[in-house]
Amino acid sequence: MGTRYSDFTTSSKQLFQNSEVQFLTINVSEYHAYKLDAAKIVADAKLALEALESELEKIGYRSRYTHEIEAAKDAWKAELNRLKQIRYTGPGFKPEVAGHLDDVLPEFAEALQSCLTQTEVIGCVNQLIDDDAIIIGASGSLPGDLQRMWESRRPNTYHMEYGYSCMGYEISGALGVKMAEPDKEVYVMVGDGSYLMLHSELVTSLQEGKKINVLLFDNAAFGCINNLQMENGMGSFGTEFRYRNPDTGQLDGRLIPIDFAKSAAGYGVKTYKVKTLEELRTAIEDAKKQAVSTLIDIKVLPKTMTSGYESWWHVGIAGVSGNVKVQKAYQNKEDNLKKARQY
Ligand SMILES: Cc1ncc(C[n+]2csc(CCOP(=O)(O)OP(=O)(O)O)c2C)c(N)n1
Repeated sequence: MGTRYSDFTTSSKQLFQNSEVQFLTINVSEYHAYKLDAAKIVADAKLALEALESELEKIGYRSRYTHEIEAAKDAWKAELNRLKQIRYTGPGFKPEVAGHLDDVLPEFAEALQSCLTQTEVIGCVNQLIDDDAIIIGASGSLPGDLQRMWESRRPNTYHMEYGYSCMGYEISGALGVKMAEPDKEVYVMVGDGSYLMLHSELVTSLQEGKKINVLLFDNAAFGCINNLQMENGMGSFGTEFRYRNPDTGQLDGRLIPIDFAKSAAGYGVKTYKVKTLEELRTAIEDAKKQAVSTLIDIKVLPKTMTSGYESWWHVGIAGVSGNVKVQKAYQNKEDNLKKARQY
């Protein structure tokens, strides 16, 4: 219902392997309803369900599912609890996503002066903000993590830009949401890369007296792109926030620690710098009391976002390369593409 069968939902059309499976789609958009050769119902979801229900009742339909859905939900609940409790344990800690960054995590921990993991921070924020508060996200590793981990408690409290996952959408999007819902607290979750690309509407939020709360996840990296580089054989390139190294001529120098709280404070935003869960709790509670926009500069370790589970994503990989790892990644892509469902 309402799905666009996007690359996230279908693992680039490779997830649904059972050829016996057929799709029945309810969507207001004919274009999306037609995907995966679904039997399409172009309609409002609620009206379509009511109509289907009465037809099914007429023929005395009984689903053959008994406890499967409940069991799957329980298994995911257990996984969520695990994610919320992942703590960095120092050198030797093995992150679940691809990387060489696991070798250099102690260096990041030192530069960021923090050992927070992204999944424990998301769990904590989910618990602390008001039930009717609205969260906004768009790019980086956060939308994937939020799709998996975020538990909305009220309708219309989850605003993600999954269309193009456009970096820079977050802060301006949050201002728009605040204009539409002035009585609700609005929280934008954004990576340091996307924040650096575009955050100027933070100043507009002050100008217009529209309070937004920025939860800035600073992992000193274009984290999700680094994951893609590592998974696809090319190695880390320009995705760790490091100085150019005069010895190598490459961007492999020392990490660049940025005090985002200080920079936003210069605009007149109420800011907090957070390196522990305790500091995060205090900052969120205090931010609720503020009348002006706030920014919580949360230092999190790279590679501590959720991992890919069994999913696959179709990204372009060079078909000709002297690098054996890239050649392998290309072959893997070709193999996966063969499994993708044709329609
Ligand atoms: C305008 C735009 N340019 C480039 C991209 C490709 N892209 C997606 S995420 C990303 C890096 C995001 O880094 P950051 O905001 O720090 O988030 P993290 O992955 O570390 O969570 C890039 C370059 C994009 N989605 N939008």
